[in-house]
Amino acid sequence: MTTKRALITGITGQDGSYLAELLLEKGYEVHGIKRRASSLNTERIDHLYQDPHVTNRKLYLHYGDLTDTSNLTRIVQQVQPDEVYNLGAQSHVAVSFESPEYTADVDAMGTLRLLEAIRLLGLEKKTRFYQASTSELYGLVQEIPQKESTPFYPRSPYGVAKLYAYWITKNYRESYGMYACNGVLFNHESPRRGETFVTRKITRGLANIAQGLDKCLFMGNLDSLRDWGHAKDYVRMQWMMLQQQEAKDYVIATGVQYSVRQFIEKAAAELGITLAFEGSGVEEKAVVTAVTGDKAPAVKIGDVLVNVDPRYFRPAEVETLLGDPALAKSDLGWVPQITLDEMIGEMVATDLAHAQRQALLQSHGYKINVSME
Ligand code: NDP
Ligand code: GDR
Repeated sequence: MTTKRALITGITGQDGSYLAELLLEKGYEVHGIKRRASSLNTERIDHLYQDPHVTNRKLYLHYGDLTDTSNLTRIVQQVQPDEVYNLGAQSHVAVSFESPEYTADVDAMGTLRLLEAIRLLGLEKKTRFYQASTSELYGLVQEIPQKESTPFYPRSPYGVAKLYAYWITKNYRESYGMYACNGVLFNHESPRRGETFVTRKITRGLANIAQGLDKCLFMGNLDSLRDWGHAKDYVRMQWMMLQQQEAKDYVIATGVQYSVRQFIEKAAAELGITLAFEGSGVEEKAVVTAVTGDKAPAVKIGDVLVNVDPRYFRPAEVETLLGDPALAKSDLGWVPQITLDEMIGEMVATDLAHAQRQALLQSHGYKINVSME
């Protein structure tokens, strides 16, 4: 059997790194697009790195950018991929309000550029295309829970850009008979989640506080409700979606939702800290009522670990998201395997181990920089 070749945009991101692992395990030759940056940005895939001088390599990285048509076309031509996973994006919702035009260029036009590259190179019957769609398309939700047929109402420049990408993917499927599909994925997290997304900000922030590296977490909307799954479960579904007879769009979610406040409580509990939330709105704060075990030696009863900072409020908020993954289950047999509590346990343990190393360095006189956003 010939080796399948996959091209992943966004391979240096959370999902890209897990997907690359999965495809390598399955025997694929994996090609990834990485952006040029002034410092190294391949931390999440460094463990997969293969020396370019060895023969029969399975992982190849190409410099590129979703804003650069000729670069994308050249890479697609060179790789001749069987499968393209378009995971690359300016993926931060809050940042999209600050850089709306760039977000549209990368997230919307970047998707078109890739689809056009496949089509113009005559690969539309060979190359299967996965588009990283998002529950942010539902925005101001029109139906609870959200499923494949729920109407869209995006609430951010990110959501609007991803709406274009959703429809252009569907349009290329219908117009040119391409195997192109959208995975409408709800929030998914892991120890590799970017540090400025809410879950990782919480697990990393609380671990730092537990070890005395920081004092307090400043958060935005604590009432937001999200349907959080584990990235490992979700990349498995991305691959499954490209292995079917027919291309189809699927909602990928757990079907359970929690608030940001509840996530904070669960993460704190992993560290042996019990919190009580007091006050409301911008006055709300979380106070320590008990500390058990030895994971949080720097925390005392009465400490305020969380304050609200309106700087993190968004111009328009997506208050509630809850997905219905029934179609993915019935068509493909996909069900998430990692629970929220297991995931939080894994994230806290990883961030705590890092904070403990940092605290050790600090105790030996090294200066530690704990940047938060
Ligand atoms: P990350 O933010 O972790 O990764 C984004 C990736 O895109 C990084 O590799 C980044 O490169 C790359 N990228 C950013 N800008 C460009 C550009 N101009 N050209 C090429 N590559 C670029 O996101 P996730 O892994 O969490 O998400 C993967 C995809 O799934 C994204 O499209 C996201 O919008 C979407 N999505 C994510 C969900 C989630 O909960 N995680 C849910 C639904 C959809 P660099 O490392 O250099 O920054
Ligand atoms: P989201 O994820 O916007 O859903 O997009 P994020 O983790 O950034 O926010 C989730 C919710 O938490 C609230 N929130 C905060 N968010 C951040 N980042 N920082 C805070 O301090 C904070 N306080 C409260 C937010 O307002 C929001 O309601 C993610 C991204 O991965 C997208 O790319 C993806 O498409 C969607 O998930 C599904």
